[in-house]
Amino acid sequence: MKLFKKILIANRGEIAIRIIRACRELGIRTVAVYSEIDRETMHVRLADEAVCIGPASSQQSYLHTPAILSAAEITDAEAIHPGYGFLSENPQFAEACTKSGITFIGPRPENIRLGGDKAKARQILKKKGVPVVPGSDGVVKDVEMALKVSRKTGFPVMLKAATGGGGKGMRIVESGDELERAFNTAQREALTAFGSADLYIEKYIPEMRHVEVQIMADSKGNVVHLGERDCSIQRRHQKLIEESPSPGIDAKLRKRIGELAIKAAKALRYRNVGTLEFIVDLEGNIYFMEINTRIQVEHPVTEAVTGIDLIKEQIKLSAGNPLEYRQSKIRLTGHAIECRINAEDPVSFLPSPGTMTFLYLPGGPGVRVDTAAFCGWKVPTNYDSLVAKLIVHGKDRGEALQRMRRALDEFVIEGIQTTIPFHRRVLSSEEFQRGEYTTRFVERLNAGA
Ligand code: MV4
Repeated sequence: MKLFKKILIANRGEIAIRIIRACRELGIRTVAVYSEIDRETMHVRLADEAVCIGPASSQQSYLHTPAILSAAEITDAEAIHPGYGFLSENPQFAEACTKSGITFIGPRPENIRLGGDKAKARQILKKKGVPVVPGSDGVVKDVEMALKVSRKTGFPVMLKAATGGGGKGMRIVESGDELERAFNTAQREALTAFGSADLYIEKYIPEMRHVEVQIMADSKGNVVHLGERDCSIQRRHQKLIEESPSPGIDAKLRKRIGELAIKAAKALRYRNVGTLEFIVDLEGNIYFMEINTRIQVEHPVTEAVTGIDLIKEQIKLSAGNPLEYRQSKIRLTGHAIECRINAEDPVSFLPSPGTMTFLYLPGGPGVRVDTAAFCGWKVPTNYDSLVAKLIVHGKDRGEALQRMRRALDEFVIEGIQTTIPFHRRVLSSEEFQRGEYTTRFVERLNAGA
């Protein structure tokens, strides 16, 4: 098999370590990059080599393309794995790698660009026969057009930033009277956050499940899917818990959503590993929402139920190898759940920086912890607050739930506050145990607390 001799990892924390692990198993040497504040961290220690790329601020280190490309050049790395966040969805970065003769581990720059243009992705896939939420055909230019589209769609509608994410530039509009104000504020917010004021419109779906499908595609255009993940447990557009399979989907819907994901990936001539996000409403209608062109935080739940190492597959596909799997060879076994453990107050979700003075990780059958944490680590405030991912796998959802409760009870982190108590509350809730939750779950849980 064609493979790289050395890969540079343009990231930090647990995902950098996850990528180092995949490289080790493939016999590939690794280069870590780090900011000055990350000098004494585990991804630096676990890589074969490490290069300091700048000060603590992301802008001057993990987002600084020239520093990262220089680090790849001086260490003779043939490829760069961007992980998630940082430069992972920056098409210019992918192009800059290629120009420097370095393989970007991920999809084609055109795929990344379309992933960042949600209005266009929606428009293209609608034309190709993939169902999208009723709404505008691409960007709505002004308030008059927005009013026309909204009346046709029917209120309430949702204004969304075309190049956005994370809920910024998003507005629910209940009636025509509110539209002008909402349109203007959403435009301003989008411009400030993303540098583009472009908005598009979707019918607002008040109760739904966020279900996403993992896919893999090779350079010949073969595409397989690896089942779905339910990511409906979110707070302020941050995912907190993910599981696979989705408890809200039956065999028939599962088959349909998988086929739609493959149809979308083929229509976009997608390459490498990616995720198609869908809305599933209470009647079981499926609508395409977005495409994510990176490896995602929650990829381990898919790895657990498929037994496939997604990072290794990304690397092998980027080196030009064909898909090793046919759809009929992909079998989903048991049930997996992931809890994201953040350095945050478990009630207010405000950041809780500090030094980890004690750490005990859960283990035993069916338990996986992806983390870069260690006792004595000073959790920096410069980056996101994820400190560990706790993933459990069981023969069915019941066993996975018991295992997650058991593992959360074993987990000990001292010195900082974490979201472990929040996860305990979710796992003991009837609604979560029944698996009947929707995207409104967290607000209802917090209202009852
Ligand atoms: C929606 C929606 C209702 N209708 N789109 C999109 C980005 C994601 N972060 C939130 N998004 C939503 N898009 C339409 N047409 C409701 C949400 C939403 C949501 C989605 C998934 C999980 C939690 C959520 C919480 C609030 C709103």
